[in-house]
Amino acid sequence: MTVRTYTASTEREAMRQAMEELGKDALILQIRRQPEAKGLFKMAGRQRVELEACAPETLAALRRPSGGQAQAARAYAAPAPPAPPSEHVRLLEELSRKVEELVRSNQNVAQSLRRGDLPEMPAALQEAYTALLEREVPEPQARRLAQGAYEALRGEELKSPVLVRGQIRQGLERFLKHAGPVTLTPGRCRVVALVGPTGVGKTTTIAKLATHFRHTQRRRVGLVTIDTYRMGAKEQLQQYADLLGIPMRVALTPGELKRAVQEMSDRDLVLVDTAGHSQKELLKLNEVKAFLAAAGPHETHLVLSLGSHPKNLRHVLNVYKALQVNRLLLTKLDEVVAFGSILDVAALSEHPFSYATGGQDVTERVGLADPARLARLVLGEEAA
Ligand SMILES: Nc1nc2c(ncn2[C@@H]2O[C@H](COP(=O)(O)OP(=O)(O)OP(=O)(O)O)[C@@H](O)[C@H]2O)c(=O)[nH]1
Ligand SMILES: [Mg+2]
Repeated sequence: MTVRTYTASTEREAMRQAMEELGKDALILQIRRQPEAKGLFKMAGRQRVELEACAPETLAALRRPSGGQAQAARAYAAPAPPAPPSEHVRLLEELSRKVEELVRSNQNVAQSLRRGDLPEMPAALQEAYTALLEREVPEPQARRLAQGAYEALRGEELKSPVLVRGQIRQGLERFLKHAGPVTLTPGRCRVVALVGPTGVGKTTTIAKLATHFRHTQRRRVGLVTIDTYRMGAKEQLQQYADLLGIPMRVALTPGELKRAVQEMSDRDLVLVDTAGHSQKELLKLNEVKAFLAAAGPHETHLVLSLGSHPKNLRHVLNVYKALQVNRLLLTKLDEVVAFGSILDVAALSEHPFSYATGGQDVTERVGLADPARLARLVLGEEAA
């Protein structure tokens, strides 16, 4: 470590000396003035300035972690206690800490600037953006939506909360993809499977869909379950089938599932219920995969409980990539107060949404997850 001391009668002169030797980026560590001279010296205006400085590389070397590790390794090889840090080292460490703090605070400022990177963000836009964040829309999405509105509107328009909201709604609707409802063609059997983690509401939603297609659309519906793990799983589905007066089959192997689906080919719709798995039983996903490969469903909906933490939703989306999912079905809307995580899901998956439902009552309607409805939910204009 090269810390140099320069002595001169003025600070300027001491600095000039330091810069001459260490370069113009020399780091000034300390400036000391000698106690005021008494008597003659004072009269003569003489003063001594001591300036301590080091080259900028010295600080960089101090901050390099490998240097620290190497020092630690040396300390281990030679167990003698290290000499107490000199005043210079202490100063350098303090300086280094300050630099870290400065970098951190600059990062924060940069982040805030990025958030507000709309030049002179008008109040209506600022309010809409803040409202999105409050509804748990992920920040990058909120920024993107606000930016979109800013670009679409001009001048006075940007002062209108109604116009700003309208643009944000349009941005949301463009971003959210919809698969449409399960569409049935007379004379053709449509096979639809629901997959997803345990307890998200697969069986409940199957019962809701079966009720809708049986009663509202007057279609011939059949149910098959491959859930033989959970106690009471097939009884739960059988109960719903009995209530609706429709057939229900249990398949223990992929071959059985294939046969069950074939035997129900006279139905307009066959709904396949699957076993959910906790995150610790992911291996069992391969079993579900084998079942689905044998049945060849036309649609496989990944059921996501919106009541889950966004982190869990992300994990589930990732894990279920292993299955041939092609739709996203949202449940437990009734447990949620802010629907921003819908955008998180939409950003992470290329699949369109199918239905969005909330409630334990199987006779209640399964709402379509069309972009207009999802946008209303995200904007807090529709209660689940
Ligand atoms: N609040 C609320 N509860 C729901 C909803 N859907 C299902 N449930 C409840 O969540 C629990 C689990 O529902 P199931 O339909 O059995 O879930 P599952 O995905 O089939 O679960 P596994 O078969 O164990 O994988 C039950 O108590 C349901 O009543 C919903 O939309 N809102
Ligand atoms: Mg179930």
